[in-house]
Amino acid sequence: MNIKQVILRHLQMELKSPFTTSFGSFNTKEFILVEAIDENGISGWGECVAFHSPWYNEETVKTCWHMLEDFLLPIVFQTPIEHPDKLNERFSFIRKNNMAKSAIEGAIWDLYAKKKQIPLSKALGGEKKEIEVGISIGIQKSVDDLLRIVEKYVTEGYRRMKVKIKPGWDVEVIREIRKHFPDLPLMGDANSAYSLQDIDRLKALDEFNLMMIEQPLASDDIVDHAKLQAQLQTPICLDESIHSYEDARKAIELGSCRIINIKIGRVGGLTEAKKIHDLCQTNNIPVWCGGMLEAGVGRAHNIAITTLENFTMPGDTAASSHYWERDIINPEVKVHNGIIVVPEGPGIGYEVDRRQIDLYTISAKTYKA
Ligand code: OSB
Ligand code: MG
Repeated sequence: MNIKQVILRHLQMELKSPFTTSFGSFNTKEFILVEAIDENGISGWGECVAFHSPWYNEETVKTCWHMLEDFLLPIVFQTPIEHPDKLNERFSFIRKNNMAKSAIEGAIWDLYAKKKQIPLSKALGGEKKEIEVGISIGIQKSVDDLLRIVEKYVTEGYRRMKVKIKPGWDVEVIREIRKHFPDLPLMGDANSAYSLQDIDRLKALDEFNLMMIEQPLASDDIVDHAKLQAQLQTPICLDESIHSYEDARKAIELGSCRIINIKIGRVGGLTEAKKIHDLCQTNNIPVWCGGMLEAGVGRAHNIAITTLENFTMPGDTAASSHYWERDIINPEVKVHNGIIVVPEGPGIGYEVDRRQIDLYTISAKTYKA
């Protein structure tokens, strides 16, 4: 593949309802959309999952734009790309900045699959025709509000509920949910809101038969998570702590988790995501695909990776309409009874809606080889 041109667009989209985690709340999503164009004028699309501010990880829209413009795109333009799984190595002399790397890598994977006239899922080695999904519910104003929302998504058929937890919004909240939904596949995500000093509070969650607790401790920790896992019955799932195959290998070896949430952007792209998937499969660690409140392009990439075999647990890839009045792809991602039918068209399998993209674009810049 010869990448001749890349267009970076800075988009801003309003979320239908604010999303609140243990870090705070946001209503709008800003992100970079990457369009990579080859010598035949075929476009591949990638979405950068970094947020406007560095609360989830250290990357932001601006740091990613800088990395793409000044480092990653020049490397992409340098020489033809044999296969998208070679980019990981080409980018490896640049430390971290995984979300920036993943955004351009994802666009080139889409382009590759489009040129081959195969679905991205197939290009990645995925075979599922349908995937099961769950939904992630932010912290609410009251437990009654939360119960109403859980009820709504149960009725819609989502396969598992994830609720955000933090000290003071945890044991009692989960107890209430369990009282009303005794058999619901349920989990909590703490986004690092706890430390080992909270061990009694975390142990108290063991009585509720949660599928897992996601990232209870610090985002840069795998040692304390191992200590915690040894004392918890509930499986720990790591999100923020896993940036690479090597991180996953070490966490598994230490016993820091029994499940891993794979986010393509967090681990630096689809190639690394696949490697982590394979490692986890060998070690009997189930994985599922996390979400970063993606618009349609990122959502489509999540669907594609979830078709790999060891994505055995429902991910956070909810329907487009859960987040957006109008998504940037056609058709938008639809969920029926907790199932997404994997698209069969080439590449990401959804048409990008250029008119809609233009409406959401704050600024754009074209880079040429
Ligand atoms: O921790 O998984 C997380 C959203 C933004 C940043 C981090 C997380 C989340 C979610 C929602 O839980 C996932 C989604 O619906 O896309
Ligand atoms: Mg999480």
